[in-house]
Amino acid sequence: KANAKTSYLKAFEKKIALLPHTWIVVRIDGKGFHKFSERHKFAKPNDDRSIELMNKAALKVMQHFPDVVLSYGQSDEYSFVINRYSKMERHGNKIMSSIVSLFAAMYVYNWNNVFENVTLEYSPAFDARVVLYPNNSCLRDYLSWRQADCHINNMYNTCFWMLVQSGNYSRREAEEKLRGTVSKDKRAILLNEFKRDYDAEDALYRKGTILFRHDCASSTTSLKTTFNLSYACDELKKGNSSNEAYSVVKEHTDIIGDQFWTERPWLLGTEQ
Ligand code: DGT
Ligand code: MG
Ligand code: MG
Ligand code: MG
Ligand code: MG
Repeated sequence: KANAKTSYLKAFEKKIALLPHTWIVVRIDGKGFHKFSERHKFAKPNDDRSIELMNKAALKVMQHFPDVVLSYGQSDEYSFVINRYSKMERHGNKIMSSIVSLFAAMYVYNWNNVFENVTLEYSPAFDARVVLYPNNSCLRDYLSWRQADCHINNMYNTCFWMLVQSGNYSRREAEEKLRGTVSKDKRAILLNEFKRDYDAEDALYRKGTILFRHDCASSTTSLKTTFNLSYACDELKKGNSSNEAYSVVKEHTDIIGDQFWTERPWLLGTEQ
């Protein structure tokens, strides 16, 4: 009920209105995961359980928010890309906080299923930010940047831990050996000292995880436009969550080059 004494307070709540027709990206990142990963004895350099848990939480976000067309995850971070023509209320704080809280909740909810007999010692937290990209080219540059980050870090970490775990280097010695090296040098160390071909390492680690919508346009005739995800949203409300329009595919592939995008034109759509 409206109360004259308190009704003015509503005016202090400012909605961060997100510009229409821009790509909305929400990136979440584990807070202090350096410590969190040590405390829970994550395998180095990559822990399959940690990746699986992140991916499970991200899938839940995509199931809950049908307007997320694609997500990209690596290390302790995930980026959620929302359809630029989404009819979702473009209220930045609300979108960002809903996504990050669901993600964190699912991370904890699924902990025991994935980490089995490892006790969750304390609650993890995730930060979040919302970023707008005005065109497809910027969005692709953003995703390329995150995947390049994954590549750089993974190559360094793979080398570092190989030197420490299999090469009898101390952490300090390994750090010194790798200081100033470029990609080519690290490949050479892996190949010459450990007979390991970097490109043969698991793509899950080298490329990160891409979750994206199935081609709903070609599989569901009632979907006339590739971007009619509000249809998927209606199906969701009806409880028909098994609808193909809404199914999510998981890949560990290159998203920097053109191929991924030209083979899946429904993801970016055509600029209007
Ligand atoms: P932040 O994000 O500023 O609160 O601080 P951190 O510590 O989360 O730093 P960030 O996000 O730059 O780096 C992620 C940390 O998480 C990094 O120390 C490595 C750790 N981490 C992520 N995935 C794995 C994994 O699979 N295995 C291990 N051992 N560590 C991981
Ligand atoms: Mg950080
Ligand atoms: Mg972090
Ligand atoms: Mg991080
Ligand atoms: Mg409420």
